[in-house]
Amino acid sequence: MVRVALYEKGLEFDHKIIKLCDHYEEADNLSNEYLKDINPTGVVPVLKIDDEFVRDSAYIIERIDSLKGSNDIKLWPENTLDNDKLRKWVYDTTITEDVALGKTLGTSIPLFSTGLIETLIKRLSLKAIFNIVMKHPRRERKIAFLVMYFLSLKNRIGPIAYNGFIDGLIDLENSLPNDAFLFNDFTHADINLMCCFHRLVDMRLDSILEMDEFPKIGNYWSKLKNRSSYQKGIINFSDHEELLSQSFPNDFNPHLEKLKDKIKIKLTK
Ligand SMILES: N[C@@H](CCC(=O)N[C@@H](CS)C(=O)NCC(=O)O)C(=O)O
Repeated sequence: MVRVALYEKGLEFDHKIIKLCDHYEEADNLSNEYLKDINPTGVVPVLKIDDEFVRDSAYIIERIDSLKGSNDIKLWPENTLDNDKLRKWVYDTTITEDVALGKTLGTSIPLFSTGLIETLIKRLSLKAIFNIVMKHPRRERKIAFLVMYFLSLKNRIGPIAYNGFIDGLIDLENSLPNDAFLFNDFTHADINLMCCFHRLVDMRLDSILEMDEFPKIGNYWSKLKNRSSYQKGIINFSDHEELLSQSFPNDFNPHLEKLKDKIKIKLTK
């Protein structure tokens, strides 16, 4: 999301990809230096603006929007009467700290990723899991990682998110204007939705966006994919296709058909 925002604004940046604890033995996000100086909550992204470490994607993007880049675009339009609505869409389309998992689009999509995260976690050594238990600042995450390591959450956790995900999509379909972005001009909310939808591609769930039940969403997704920031900020950084094919053999995600059935039932009621 942050990379897309930087490209949308036309701002130059350096980047450093760090090793996260769910993937690598040596977890950069749990190092003493990272937790002390960069982000005490142990998550990415973090953007350093001048000498300040700015944290949390929703806030980082607001800060980015206040900077002047080479493109004349406001991700938070100044003249909008819709700022409260825009803020709600932004918070509902990312992992927002005090929102329970599975309640919004932003918090439900990560739950469909359990197949991927579990594949990664199970490859770690016992020592790496011990390190997560000792050092991860987020209690709910370390419990989830521990359960995935010794047992399995893969097929159990997705259903928690079915209703939040489907209600979020229906709300979006009803809120989208014809052939335009969510608030007509491209805004912060469109960045978040672009990333949510790309995550569905990773999870082999993106055919939901092409369902007949969601004509506006299908058209909107095509428009998002046509932004150069989608290519530059997301596609050009994709480096995990092999891992995804291992996590979803034959491109099969067990939640796909269940979600499609539920959508059809809900919309014919
Ligand atoms: N609300 C935060 C959520 C950040 C977040 O959960 N990041 C994930 C990657 S998408 C992470 O750092 N995971 C590593 C971990 O939990 O150990 C934001 O939007 O910046």
